[in-house]
Amino acid sequence: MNEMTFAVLGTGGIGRRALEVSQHKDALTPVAACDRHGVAVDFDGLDVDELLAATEGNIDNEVATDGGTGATAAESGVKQHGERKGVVASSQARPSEDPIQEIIDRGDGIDAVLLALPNYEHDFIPRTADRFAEGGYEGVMIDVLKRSRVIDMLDDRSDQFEEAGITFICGAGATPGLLTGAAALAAQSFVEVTAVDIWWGVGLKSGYEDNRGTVREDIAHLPEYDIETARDLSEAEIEAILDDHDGVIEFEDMEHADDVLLERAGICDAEDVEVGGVLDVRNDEKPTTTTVRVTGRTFDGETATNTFQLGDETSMEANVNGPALGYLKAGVRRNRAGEYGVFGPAELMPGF
Ligand code: IKT
Repeated sequence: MNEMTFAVLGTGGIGRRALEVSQHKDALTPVAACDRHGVAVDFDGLDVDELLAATEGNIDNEVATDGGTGATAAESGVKQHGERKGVVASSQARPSEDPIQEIIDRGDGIDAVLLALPNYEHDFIPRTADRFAEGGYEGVMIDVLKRSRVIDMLDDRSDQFEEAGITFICGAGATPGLLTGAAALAAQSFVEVTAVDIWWGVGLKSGYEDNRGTVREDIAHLPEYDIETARDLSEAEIEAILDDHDGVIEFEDMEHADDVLLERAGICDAEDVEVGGVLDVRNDEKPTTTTVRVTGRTFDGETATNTFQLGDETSMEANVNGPALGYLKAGVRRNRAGEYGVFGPAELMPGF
């Protein structure tokens, strides 16, 4: 009964690391993985080492131009140089015209689906969720999306998820995700929360090469860019932006779903939440300590700030994928208890 199975949609940076981290989680078995060209399914459990070796070996850092997704070849598993890339390189996988449909069709044996799909159009994840609901999937769906506006699109589908028996957990990576949950805990000392300040630091421990999709998404947060213009940047243009910043980019006042997720959990107003941080693409050390500050008023009239920090040695990969799988486990417990609809990371305590 405690055993849980999951599928991962996307075998780029997040998908691969999620598979890797899952090997360290109790009672959690990856049974399916897909990207845009293929699918691997094994209800006895995927051979993660083989799949990782095969997909890792397929990293090709050219940006996919098809579909305008802006995803890296590695993340999208796009076909290049006449060869199939991504998951299809694994001996467990086979090509598919519609890999997502294949996962939906086998949904009976899958407790949770992790959507590890980077950089697509804003409504890509909501539309993918629609397909699962319409296809009769009953289980958990979980994403690590970041943009505030996508949460509303998922909330609009709450009734549909409830009818279908889907427990959808949104924004369950690092920020939003772990840091949103930490803010919700830190808020408990207060009767009124006046400010939540999330300040992250990321050094690309696994290297820029492996994180091009993330870097592109981050560039979209700079004032001069948006999702569309960042998607259209060539690799050379991205390199030039990074050079202009000496590899260290600071972000302020980012559109991050921590704000709406804290508001929907009743913690504070969305406008009182600020998210920013520093990304160093050339150094594996964090340029600043990831910190959450929650300021509020206590019942007995004091004003104070509760602070939560991540260890500087923890990588972004650890801080995204550990929580994502922890929230996934929490979601499966909710789903098995008959709780359906949309949940954010401030409403759940992740499982270990
Ligand atoms: C973002 O996606 O907007 C920023 C991301 C920051 C992740 C925070 C991780 C915190 C930590 O590991 O200390 C990422 C840089 N894209």
